Amino acid sequence: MNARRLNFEVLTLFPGILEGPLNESILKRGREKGLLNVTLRNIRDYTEDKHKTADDSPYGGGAGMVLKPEPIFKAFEAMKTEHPGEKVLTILLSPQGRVLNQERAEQLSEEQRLIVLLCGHYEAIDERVVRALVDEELSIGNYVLTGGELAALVVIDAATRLLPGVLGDEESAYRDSFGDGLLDHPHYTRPAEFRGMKVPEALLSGNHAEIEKWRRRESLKATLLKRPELLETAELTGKDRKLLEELKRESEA
Ligand code: 4GY
Repeated sequence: MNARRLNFEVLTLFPGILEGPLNESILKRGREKGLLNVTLRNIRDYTEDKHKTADDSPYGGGAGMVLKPEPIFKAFEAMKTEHPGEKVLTILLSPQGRVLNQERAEQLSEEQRLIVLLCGHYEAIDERVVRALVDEELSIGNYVLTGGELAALVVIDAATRLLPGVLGDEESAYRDSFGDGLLDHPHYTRPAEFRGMKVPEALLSGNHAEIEKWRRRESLKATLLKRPELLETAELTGKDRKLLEELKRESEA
């Protein structure tokens, strides 16, 4: 038996941003089932002055505040002390990192080490933290957030849903968009006709082969129409390529 379990430790000034989402739906269930473990550590608890100062103005001047190194180092060291001998992977959520994709999410879902997610806030984090403590910078996209907390949630969520046993159906996480680099096919549920809009006949047929064929074709069609650049790196069979040529001809006609 090798039950997979993901261990995250989030270092943040605002643990409250993460609490709600971690206590709802699939993340909540994953935690209850013992498949996901998330500890929130408040950096402010490691300040030592009476005002609990965690940030300060930047050397050299300019707008915005910079997170001070000391409380972050203290929080990190406390985490290490509580996990003696444990290997850790420390990730800083930052727009300067490599952009998260499904492949990196899959790798993280298989990570054996304790994953420390370091969340900056305000304008920046003191560079000495990055140099001394951070193994990897990771971005969730090319835009700037008020802090790394929402990005940390995205990382936890994307990795957790790939853990066996977290979703109801073992396969469904991989069948979804990007498992093979294609977009998902359309989905329907009851009723078979809603306000004059019908569910495609193939899905009502009960013929498994026909259903799979329809879904593959619709995945290819959605990708061709909405995200054609994904076709360059998708895993395509010879049959897929033939179908794609057919779909292109159809769209030209
Ligand atoms: N984009 N992907 C992101 C972000 C906020 C100041 C450093 C992103 O991951 N994180 O925008 N983070 C900043 C706020 C300190 C992180």
